[in-house]
Amino acid sequence: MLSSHILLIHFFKPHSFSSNFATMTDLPKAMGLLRTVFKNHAGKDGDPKSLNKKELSELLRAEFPEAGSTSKNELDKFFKSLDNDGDGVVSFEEFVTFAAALTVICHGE
Ligand SMILES: [Ca+2]
Repeated sequence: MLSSHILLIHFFKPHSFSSNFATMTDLPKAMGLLRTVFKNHAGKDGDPKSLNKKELSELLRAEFPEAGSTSKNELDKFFKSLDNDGDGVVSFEEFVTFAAALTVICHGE
């Protein structure tokens, strides 16, 4: 574990976050939603701790229906851009990095 992770755990005490969605404040709620979206799709086919290409495609269709369909070539390129370590699957860390980058892009518009 990186020292920055230890600092974050010490400062935020994630184990103390409420598990009651109704009483959560906005940012913990958003963090929980990211975990839920990932888990709902990662668990469909194989390892529940990662997204394969099919699961990522289903996640995109479910979460961004207005984006329309993507070609196999576009999906291949997108998947490769998310799979930072090149292990052939998208981990939660890689997924959250994508979500954060997309949030920054949307915030800038
Ligand atoms: Ca990966």
